[in-house]
Amino acid sequence: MVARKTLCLRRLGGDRAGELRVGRFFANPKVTTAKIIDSWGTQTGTAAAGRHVLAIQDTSEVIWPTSPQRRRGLGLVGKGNAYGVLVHAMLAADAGTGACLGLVGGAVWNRPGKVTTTIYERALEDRESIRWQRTAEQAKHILAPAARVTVVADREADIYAQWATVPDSGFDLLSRASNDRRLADGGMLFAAADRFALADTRTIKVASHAPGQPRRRAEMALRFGEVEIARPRDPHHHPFAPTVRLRVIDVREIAPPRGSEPLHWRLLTTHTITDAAQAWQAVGWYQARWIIEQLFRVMKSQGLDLENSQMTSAERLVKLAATAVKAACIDMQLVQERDGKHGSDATAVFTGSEIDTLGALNPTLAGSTPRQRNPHPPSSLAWAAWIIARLGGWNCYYKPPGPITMRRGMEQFYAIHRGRTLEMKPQQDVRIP
Ligand SMILES: [Mn+2]
Repeated sequence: MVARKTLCLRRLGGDRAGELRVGRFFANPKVTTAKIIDSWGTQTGTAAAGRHVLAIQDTSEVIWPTSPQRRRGLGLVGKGNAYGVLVHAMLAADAGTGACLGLVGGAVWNRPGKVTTTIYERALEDRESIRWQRTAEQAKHILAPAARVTVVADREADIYAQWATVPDSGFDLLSRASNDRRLADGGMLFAAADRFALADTRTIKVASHAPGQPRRRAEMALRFGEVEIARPRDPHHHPFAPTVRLRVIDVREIAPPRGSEPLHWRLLTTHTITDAAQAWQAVGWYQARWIIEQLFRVMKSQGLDLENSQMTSAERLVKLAATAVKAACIDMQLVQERDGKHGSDATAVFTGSEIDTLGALNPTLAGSTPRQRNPHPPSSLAWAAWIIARLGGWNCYYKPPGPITMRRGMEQFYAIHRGRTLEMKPQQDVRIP
């Protein structure tokens, strides 16, 4: 599935027989969403070894067209006016360079039927918000080889149970604050942050107010300090520590463009913040969240065509979406490393036998000019990305290859690799008695 990089069933299968095979693959009860998600992170631990890793998590929706006669078993998403599934994913990125190291874990699910209880009637582990904690716990296993891990998420992940139970030595959290909270000293979080002394001002690049517009520069005022947040009063929270100590980093725009609200982020973290430099560093880690937004964009539109799948059962669409996350992550890793700026290894994406096939293909893709030769060290991810881009039709001139070229290249590559392994199989299987 990941190999063919296209989610239209007919193209995935290649021909009618193949199409039926692919349909059977997703219909097979042994192919579970849990198994697909387990396979997301198989190469990520190795790539993360010895690094400070940002484990960035977020949720996105995949919407499919339905009609009242044909809902495909899909539940409501969005503002309750569309049908689809929810994709929650965590990826690993190097904290220093922003290089994407691969997927860590997550969940993909459908919401069939109507929820008849309110959120406060449900135990914490029965709420959808439990995904943030469960995925962070997955990261402890998958990213065990990392030197240090910081879990980064938006305001949806500001959950008391998570602050109280997930942080560990070398395992920190960084999220935007959601609602104002009671503090142990009787005050309120937002008021406390307002009283912190101005520590620094700096101009940073931020996403534009209008979606789709280029990033703009914003002058931001920085404040930081420590707080002790108090446990929410409702009885579900009784098992947790009565208070948790956190650092708050408050950044707000000094002079917003005319007619727009000033940007204002209140970040909460378990990291120690003792000076402005450390606070700005944490702001940078939070901004690295754009990498997961990019992952979801690639998954939905740029080439994978997930939302055009004709599959008719929700259960299969969930499996298809789980597969698409991995494919999108590979495309993104190849694009990110096309210039070799991070010095990543090809093993971050490819297996040993796939790297062998890449090596065999490499000389056949060189052109007659120096510019048309692979300039990257053999077995680096940049070297592999050059080969995949050439297979995807990139001519080594003009625009550097993007995710769509990489997708085409991956389709080509896996067709070739499959043919090559078929050819080699009989020889490998020969046993001399
Ligand atoms: Mn989000």
